[in-house]
Amino acid sequence: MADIVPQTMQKVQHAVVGPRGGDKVADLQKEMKDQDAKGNRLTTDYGVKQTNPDHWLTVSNQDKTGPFLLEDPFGRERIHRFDHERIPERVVHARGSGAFGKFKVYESAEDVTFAPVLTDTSRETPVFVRFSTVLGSRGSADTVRDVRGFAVKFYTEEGNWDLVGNDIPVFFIQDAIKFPDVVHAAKPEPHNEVPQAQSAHNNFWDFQFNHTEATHMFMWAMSDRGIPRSYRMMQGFGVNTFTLINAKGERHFVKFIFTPELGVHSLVWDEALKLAGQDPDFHRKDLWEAIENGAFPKWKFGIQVIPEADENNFEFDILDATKIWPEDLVPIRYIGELELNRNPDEFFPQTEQVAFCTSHVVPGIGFSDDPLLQGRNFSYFDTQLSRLGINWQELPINRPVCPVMNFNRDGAMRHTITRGTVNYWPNRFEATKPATVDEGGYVEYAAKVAGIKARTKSAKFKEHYSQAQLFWNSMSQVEKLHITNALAFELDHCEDPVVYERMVQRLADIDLGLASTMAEMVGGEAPKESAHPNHNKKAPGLSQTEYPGFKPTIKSRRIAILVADGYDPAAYGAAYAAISAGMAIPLVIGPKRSKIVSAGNTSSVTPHHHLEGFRSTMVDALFIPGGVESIRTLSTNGRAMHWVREAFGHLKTIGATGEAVDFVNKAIALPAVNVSSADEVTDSYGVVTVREPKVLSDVVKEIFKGGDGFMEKFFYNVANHRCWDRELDGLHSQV
Ligand code: HDD
Repeated sequence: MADIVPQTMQKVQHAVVGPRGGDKVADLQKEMKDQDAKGNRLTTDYGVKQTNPDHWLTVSNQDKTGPFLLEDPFGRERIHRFDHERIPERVVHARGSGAFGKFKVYESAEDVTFAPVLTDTSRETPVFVRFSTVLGSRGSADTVRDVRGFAVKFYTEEGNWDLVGNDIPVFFIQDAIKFPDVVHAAKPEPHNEVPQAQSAHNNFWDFQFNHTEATHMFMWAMSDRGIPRSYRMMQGFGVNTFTLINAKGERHFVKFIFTPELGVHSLVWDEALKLAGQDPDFHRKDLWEAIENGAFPKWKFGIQVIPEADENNFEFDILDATKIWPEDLVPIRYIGELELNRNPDEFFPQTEQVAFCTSHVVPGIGFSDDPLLQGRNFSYFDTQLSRLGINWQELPINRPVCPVMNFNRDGAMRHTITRGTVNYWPNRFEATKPATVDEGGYVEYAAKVAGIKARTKSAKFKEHYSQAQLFWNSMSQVEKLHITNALAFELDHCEDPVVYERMVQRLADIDLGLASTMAEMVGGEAPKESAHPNHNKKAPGLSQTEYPGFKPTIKSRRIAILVADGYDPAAYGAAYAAISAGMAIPLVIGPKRSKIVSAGNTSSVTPHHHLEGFRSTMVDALFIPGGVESIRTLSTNGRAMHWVREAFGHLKTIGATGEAVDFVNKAIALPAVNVSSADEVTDSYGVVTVREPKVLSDVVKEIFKGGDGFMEKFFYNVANHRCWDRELDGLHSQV
């Protein structure tokens, strides 16, 4: 067997984004220069070729280094340019990464909208999507507990539509005027700028107590949704209530939802904590590698629609962003698909300079009076001014693919050169004139408005606990455990008793049991009764472990294969082939990253990483082939032992064959894992073992058929993400 090329390094051809709707990538190519092309010569920004970019001009000779000349335009240009490389980072969502892709509807939504992006099933709309964390600075870690941003720029033929959402369907506040407060309270504290990218501190939880409306959202943030396994495995929600207008002029309220093909999955907390140090770019790299490997992430795109006439038929106000529209009341209608298939060419001009505005919608889509959305519609354009300047929409990544023509002029860094003698409207030529409706002009929906001017909202906005209870009640047992642990971690980081004791009381508004557990864990008095007793109702679609509608898959999962010299080549080869055939990523890990030779010297492999450099936290599952020598080496290697124990503790699937079974048993030391008879495959708490490995030879063709073979059981567990029973039975913490 030949040496194996690390699969994660393999490049696939960039997929071309669909030709319709104007190809955004082709549009960007006009701006691209190829730094790697042979024959390039270094020049200054004003085009003069440079001969010696390593030395500033001085008055020096062989014996003496003399004065440094300010005269040197080359030297000055380098330093000037460098001094001004940074622009302000986003005030929230500073840390993020993005990718290009395409959006397609497969079922027309023409009954509710005339927007072609949602009705024309022959169209492929190019998109750029940026995922982010909210609280941390640009250089903070990816895996912290936080909400994730999910911002989509649709480059439609009718102009840009920006859907700026999150991976959580509700928000902390109801009114945009509170945004500076919630962000100030959540970001590092003002006196010492601590902590970075964390909600685990006094001010965050002080805010939560003082804003009862935040109760629903903080439960989501404390759930596993706050620590996604991958950007590719999160839902995306537009959160706010928008409107759709159809050709008959009827208006519907709408929420937008993206649901990932790979399922909604999270890290476990201990893993997230470790990854923040071991691989702070974990999510960024995961997205990048998946796209480079051709495992294009996909989401189903759905809408929840409420006819205008039904606006007041719900217990909650449908314009309140702290409320979901439960799926049993308003089902999601999946009508399209989003695919990401191309990585950016350069981070700064694309991912950093991309700028979204909730106020940017296209004909057929409108706003509602959601008071959070209305404030957002002001804020985003405004923030782009301080981040990028007034001509930010001319930047290649932000400019639409359809024609742009108007009388806006000048401003810093104006790029467009508009020819013509007039720059006002109306004018004597009328060459550039307003569009008619038939030509696709945007017309605001003629909504009837009546009321009194006051700083108030509808009465339903005042109810703050019902959906927090609904969310809690809908969690699986293991999810409830995770929320409890997350709250206990966060409140333990609050030193001020006023903060954690009051929060314990607040939790009684959700669930008395949760409040008493927290009182015990973090301090405070256990409430005896609740002013808002739990209504015990549940709703579908809230639990991610029970989220319906996707098939468990091993696709794009990272599976480590642990080997040392003397490994069993048959088991290794079959497992590697089966993992690749299942479109997962085999990562070979050895005690060293130089050649490792199989038993009998029949083949060899150069591992992708060694045990110290790479950690079990970075993979989804572990397979260890037998081989007397290999297992002898691994069982005496503390780091290898730690790999197995840590993977077990993080509820990951572990597969072992031949001599590796004893190694795994030694590492985990749980009787349930033992197997005795030769070719009996045992699956005990997601630890899949067989002593006689020859059954592996047939596995490749069996992968997708199910069955009782070793690989089927191993993949079944990997596809189910984690072995929750291990946690429920308390086994994971014993190793
Ligand atoms: Fe916001 C950025 C999502 C409420 C003001 N927000 C920003 C980004 C996302 C969201 C994903 C990053 C966009 C990117 O990648 O460039 N924000 C949300 C969601 C909200 C929300 C889902 C609730 C429904 N935001 C919200 C409010 C305000 C803002 C109420 C202000 C009144 N958000 C901003 C901002 C940011 C931003 C300050 C910072 C950078 C940017 O806009 O471009 O304007």
